[in-house]
Amino acid sequence: NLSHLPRTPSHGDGMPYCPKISPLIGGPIHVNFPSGLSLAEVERKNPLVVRGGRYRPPDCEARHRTAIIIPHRHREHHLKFLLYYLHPFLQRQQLNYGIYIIHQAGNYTFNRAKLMNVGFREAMKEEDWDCLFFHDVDLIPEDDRNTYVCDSNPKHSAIAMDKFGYKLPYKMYFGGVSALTPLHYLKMNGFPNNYWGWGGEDDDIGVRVSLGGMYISRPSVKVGRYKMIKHKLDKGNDVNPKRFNMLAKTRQSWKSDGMNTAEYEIISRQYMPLYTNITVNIGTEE
Ligand code: UDH
Ligand code: NGS
Repeated sequence: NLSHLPRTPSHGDGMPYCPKISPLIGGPIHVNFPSGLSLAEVERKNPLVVRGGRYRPPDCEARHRTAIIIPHRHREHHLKFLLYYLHPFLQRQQLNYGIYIIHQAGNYTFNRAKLMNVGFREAMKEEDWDCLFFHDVDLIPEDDRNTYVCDSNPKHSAIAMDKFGYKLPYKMYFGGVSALTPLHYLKMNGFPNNYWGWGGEDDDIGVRVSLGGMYISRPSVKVGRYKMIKHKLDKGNDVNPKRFNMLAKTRQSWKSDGMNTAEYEIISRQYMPLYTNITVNIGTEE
């Protein structure tokens, strides 16, 4: 029984589908970081967003249902700016969307990929999302034409980040922001659970795409542009010295480590005004 879950108001029958290309899309976005911005102000600017960070276009039936999954710990100052830009961006794209923050409990080493497995499973329990965007908290999209909709293959959206001079750093790079359908996710057995600390997990996910018999699709460099909020490596997210050895074994490990083996314990699920906050205990390295 899912009746306790928040639902965006349903429009019933008879609403026309939204146009294939949203008339609200404006192209490049000027991104800056206003000092003194508060979450209350972001809420005020997004009156149609309902509890849990859900939205549907008010006067047409969305063609796409997109969940945004954000791995998180101690980055509230980045989250505020991301929400400030992301809510209006997704609304201009006329999507039916929801934003999920997957918050790692405790102080043990961070594990980005495992948090994304949690996000996938928990978001799919709530709604039949047709696309999931796995999104770092510190990346702000800089162009509306970078649509948050899935492709026929797993999509790497963050092709052009400011910190890499708006170019791909290397051909197989799959970090930052990527988008998968539930079927893509299933075919690659989700993400690895064993990358504790910084680095390599995104490369592993990229390899899984081809092991699952798929290709990496990307938007054009003109459109897939992101500004990264500058920061240093976090406490609790040291560079993982095992990452190269692990990457050398992805071909052997991907079927026995992934969505089918992700174990965790949900500590809380809070329906905040601008996002759903899922706090999870993902355990520690074996
Ligand atoms: N994240 C958190 N909290 C943490 C660590 C990571 O929320 O403590 C999340 C967050 O969504 C972040 C993502 O995981 O955007 C990726 O982590 P990151 O921003 O630390 O990684 P990135 O590669 O930056 O973007 C690292 C900066 C220094 C790297 C130097 C290593 N040679
Ligand atoms: C590669 C890392 C990736 C990382 C990318 C960009 O070397 O995880 O650099 O890093 N792979 C390995 O370490 C095996 S960045 O410039 O953002 O710090 O995402």
